[in-house]
Amino acid sequence: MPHTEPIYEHPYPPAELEARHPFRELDFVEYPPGEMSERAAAFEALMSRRRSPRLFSDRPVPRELIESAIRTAATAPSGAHRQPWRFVATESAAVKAAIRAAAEEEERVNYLESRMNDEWQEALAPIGTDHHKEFLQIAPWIVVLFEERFERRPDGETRKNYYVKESVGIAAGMFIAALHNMGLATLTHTPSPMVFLTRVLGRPDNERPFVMFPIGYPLPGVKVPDFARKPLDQVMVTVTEPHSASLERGDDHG
Ligand code: IYR
Repeated sequence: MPHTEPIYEHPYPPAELEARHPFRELDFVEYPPGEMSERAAAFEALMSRRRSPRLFSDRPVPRELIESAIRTAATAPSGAHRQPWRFVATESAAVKAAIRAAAEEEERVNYLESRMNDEWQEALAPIGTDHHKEFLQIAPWIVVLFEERFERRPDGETRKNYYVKESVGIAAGMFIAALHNMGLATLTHTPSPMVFLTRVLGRPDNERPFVMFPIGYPLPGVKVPDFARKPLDQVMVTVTEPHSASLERGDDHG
């Protein structure tokens, strides 16, 4: 039987909306079912090999690749389409040295002066991180992803952004996937606190550092913790009927 599509009671966009704001037809590519499965399996296999190395080569990486990864990440959905992200990229030895020095200073306090409590340090024990962050100087590129807490318009007015952390978090994931897909490695790094990045990179007060990405080729032979990922049955739950408690409260909508 050929599939018949549903008829919507509330079509989108309503004519009044389209009269005031431009719309265009979605450019959606559909694949035959067999090809969908193949693509799914290939992407899953590709992504399952992604890891976060802690030693990078100093081999140069062309700027074009970094630009492509940033363009890809910037396709992320965002609250009210505000695109509240700024990717601050550097391959400058002086800038990377300054970032390393400031990051190591903060981490020295975390690790050696116990700003991270025992529980946190125990959680990190299998990874074996410490306050040395040489990779920040050695990796050919550092990209710091800033969240734009609000927008500063050319006239000086400010405009609120929405779901900033969610939006920037999604963009970060897409950035990591884009880098991995092109054959580059990155380490999701959040030296804490990160405010020094605002200063070292000279960013305005409406931006806040979200995560830092040293990017490059992994150092040949680098080791990573022998971690396993949670199997599907530990990360996926299927729900087949509304939970009774929510039915009683009548909050099973929206
Ligand atoms: N910011 C510190 C500590 C750290 C915290 C977590 I959670 C990690 O997964 C890894 C490190 C550091 O970068 O060393």
